[in-house]
Amino acid sequence: MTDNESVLVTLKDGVLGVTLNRPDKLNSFNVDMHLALRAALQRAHDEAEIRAVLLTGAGRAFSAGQDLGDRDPRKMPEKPDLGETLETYYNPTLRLIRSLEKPVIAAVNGVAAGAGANIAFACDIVLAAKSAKFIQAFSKIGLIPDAGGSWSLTRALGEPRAKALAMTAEPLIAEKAEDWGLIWKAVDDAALMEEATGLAAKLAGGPTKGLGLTKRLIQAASENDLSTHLDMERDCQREAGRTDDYAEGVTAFLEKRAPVFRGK
Ligand code: LHQ
Repeated sequence: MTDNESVLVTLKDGVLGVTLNRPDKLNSFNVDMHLALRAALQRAHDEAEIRAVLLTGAGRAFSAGQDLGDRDPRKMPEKPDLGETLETYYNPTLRLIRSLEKPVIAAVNGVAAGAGANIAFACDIVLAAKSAKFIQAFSKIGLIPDAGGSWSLTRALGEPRAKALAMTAEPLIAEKAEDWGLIWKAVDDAALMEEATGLAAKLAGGPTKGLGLTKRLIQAASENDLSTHLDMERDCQREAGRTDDYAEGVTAFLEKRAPVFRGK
C-alpha cells in the first residue's frame, strides 16, 4: 500500500494491483489520486518484478472522471485552463499506460464516466461487470472527450458510434460495449474480480518481453503501412527470438510440459 490512500497498491505474484480509492466520490480524480496512480504506473515501468498491472476501483464505481468539485467555476476568479490540467495530470498517465510494455488489465467494477471511462479504454484488456456502464459525460458539461477518448473511441468504433456516444453522453452498458468491440468482455458482477485477477496472474506468468513487443506492434499497426509494419514485425520477432522465454517455450513444447516463463 502507498502512503497516499487515494490509490491502493499491492504486489503479488508479479501483478501490481492498483485500486482507485475515493469511493465516496465515485473514485473521481483529484490531484492526490492522479499523483498516486502515476507513481504506481511509473513503478510498473521501473520494476522488472512487475509483469502485469490490474487496475480497478473501490466501491460501486470504477471512476467518475475528474472530481468536478475540484474544478468548481463558482470558486475560480478566472476561466480555467483545462488544457493545463490535461497536460499536467491526465496525459502523463495515458502515456504511461500505453508505453508500458507489460499487460495492463482494467477490471471495470461499476460506472466509468468521463476520463474514468477513457482511462479504462487505454488499458490493454478491459473486463467489465455486467452492471457497469460507460458514459462519455463530457458533453453534459460542455467539454470534449479527453484522456484519449476521442482517439480510442474512434479507433475502436468508427466515427458514427464515437460521435453519438460523445455527443449524447448516453450510457453504454458493458454487454453492448463488448458486442461493439470496445472492451474484451462483460462478466457477471460476482465473477469480475476473480476472472480479472486470474487473467492478470496468467499474463504475469507469461513471456513478458514478447507480450510487451506484441503491445508495441498492435499499437503501431494503425499508424504504419504494411511494408513498414512487416519490417517492425521482423525486428520485434528478432528481439523475441533472443529471449530466454522463447527458448523455454519451444523446449517445453518439445518436452511436452508446461513452460515456466521468467519474463526475460
Ligand atoms: C462526484 C463525481 C465527480 C465529484 C460523482 N466529481 N463528485 C478533464 C479536465 C479538467 C476538468 C474537467 O474534466 C476532465 C475530464 C472529465 O472527466 S470530465 C467528466 C467528469 N465527470 C462527470 O461529469 C461525471 C459526473 N458524475 C455523474 O454523472 C454521476 O455521478 C454518475 C453517472 C457517474 C453516477 O451517478 P449516480 O450513480 O447517480 O451517483 P451520484 O451522482 O449520486 O454520485 C455519488 C456521489 O459521488 C455524489 O456525492 P454525494 O456527496 O452527493 O453523495 C456525487 O456528487 C459524487 N460524484 N461523480 N465527477
